[in-house]
Amino acid sequence: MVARFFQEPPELGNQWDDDALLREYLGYTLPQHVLGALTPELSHLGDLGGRELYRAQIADRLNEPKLTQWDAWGHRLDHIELTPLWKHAKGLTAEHGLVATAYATDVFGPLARVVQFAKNHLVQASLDVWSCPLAMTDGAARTLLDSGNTALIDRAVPRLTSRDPSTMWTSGQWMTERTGGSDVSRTETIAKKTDDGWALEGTKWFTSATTSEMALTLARPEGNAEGSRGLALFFVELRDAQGRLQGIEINRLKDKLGTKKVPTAELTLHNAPAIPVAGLDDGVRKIASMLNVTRLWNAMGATWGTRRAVALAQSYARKRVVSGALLAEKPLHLDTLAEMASETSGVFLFAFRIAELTGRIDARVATDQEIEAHRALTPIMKLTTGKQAVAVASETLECFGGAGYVEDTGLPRILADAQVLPIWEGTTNVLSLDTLRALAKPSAAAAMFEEIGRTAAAGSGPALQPVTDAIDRALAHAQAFLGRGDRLGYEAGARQVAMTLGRTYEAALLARHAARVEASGGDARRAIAQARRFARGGIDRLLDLDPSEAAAAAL
Ligand code: UCC
Repeated sequence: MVARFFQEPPELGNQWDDDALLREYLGYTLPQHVLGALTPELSHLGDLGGRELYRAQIADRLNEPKLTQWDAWGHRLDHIELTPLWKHAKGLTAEHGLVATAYATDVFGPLARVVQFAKNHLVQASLDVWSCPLAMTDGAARTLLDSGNTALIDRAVPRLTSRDPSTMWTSGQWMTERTGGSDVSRTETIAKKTDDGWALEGTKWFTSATTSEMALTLARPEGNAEGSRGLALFFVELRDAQGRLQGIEINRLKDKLGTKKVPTAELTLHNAPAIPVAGLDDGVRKIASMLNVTRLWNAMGATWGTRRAVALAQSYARKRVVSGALLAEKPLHLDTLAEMASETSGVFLFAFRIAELTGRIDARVATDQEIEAHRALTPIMKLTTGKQAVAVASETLECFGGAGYVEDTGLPRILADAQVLPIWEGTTNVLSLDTLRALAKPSAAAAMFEEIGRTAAAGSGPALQPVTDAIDRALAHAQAFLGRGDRLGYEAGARQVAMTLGRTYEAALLARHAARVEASGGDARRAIAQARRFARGGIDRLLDLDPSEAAAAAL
């Protein structure tokens, strides 16, 4: 008997037309004339993301960046050849202002970041984590602007935000050394005073996207104290006028689980010329603007990663027949998809709300309360959405059965790429501790609770009452936890309370979204169902265990 059956693969359509949540959200967030003027571009990007770029991504699957260290005659080259899609992405970035739009506050005011990320949302899932250099480029532009160093601002910011691919720069962010990625206080790189300025000596252990034109990095000026206060923030231009690396050697590219197209390298710095960005100490505090921008990009990576995963699973459910019916007609499969879609919507609304706050801070219209809420919610956003991205990606592979485990479907890459989101830019535990540090300031804690409470109040209504009740209970529980006095229990519960706050905020955002869709005369059934499901699924992650139980259970 000859086998005649071949399964139709999943398909993507125009990602603007297909993304009801994005259209609903922009519908009530942007003024109508702004959305009207942007729609042709968003539709064009949605078409690219779902068709041409997605096809190119699948076709380019096996390509990886290549490092050539030497030429035939023994000269050091250290040339990294990027993959074709990454080269193409640079032009697309400049043309559509994927970084630059954030700085177009003269056009979009405080909504510039919402517009920026709406554009990115439509294409980045098809661009092989090209978002990594863009995150750092955006973070570097923000950090330099915040530094007030006019010489460096004039030199770099117009290039970092250029809309011309021939002049556009990308930036690296070199923080991690062999001594630690989480604890950077033991950074070993030394900054030496030279006749012309400063030069760096050391090793950088993870440098993402090492083809950038510049980088921001940390080093200890000779004679400075140990610890993170003795570190300074430096600006490095990688190449001289002839295009040769200046005092930088690329030792090797990392062999990673995912983000295969990102050329992540180990570097040796030997007399690398560098310029202090803002004085000669307190480098960690001075690079914090960059961390907050890249953490927003990280959550956005979860946004477009989960959206892509669910879109593929939904398409497949409409094509795959199991036991006499389409998966899309099977109650249990629908239940699984509903879970994935609700998580995905929560991720989207969290990341875009932080983009709104970031835009208000950038445009200098944010209140003190908004600034404090943003500080506390940024690590919570990053850690919550990173974990959700992995869970949704993993479930997506399962929706495809064995095909989800086979590389040339392009599906395993989604999980491998999602797995970086809880790791880089601060692991879940590091960000949980950062959350506690931010909330230790009473006004920051008050601002955050007020932001969550106000959001929940805007999402009330009879159908949403169970959501409101779950939020009230979880907030009271989190508040009681934050008031506890024992240091060990406080630290052991850091992740549980951060995750509770993150999921509670997402429930509030989902409820408010449903109320806004309803108020604008739209069909709110999907939004209400997702909010109710999300709240039912458990937003309170606090276990109230004694820390000695963790110690007993752990090892
Ligand atoms: O992974 C990397 C590149 C990957 C590519 C990125 C692409 C992402 C987008 C993807 C799209 C799909 S680069 C490596 C990333 N590394 C990290 O994120 C480091 C993780 N570790 C931490 O975040 C730690 O919490 C540290 C390093 C910040 C802790 O260091 P210290 O030395 O203990 O620092 P302190 O004492 O906590 O903070 C020093 C100062 C304090 O201010 P002052 O001096 O005024 O008291 C803090 O309040 O810095 C301030 N500070 C902050 N301020 C610290 N963190 C922040 C913050 N997040 N916001 C504001």
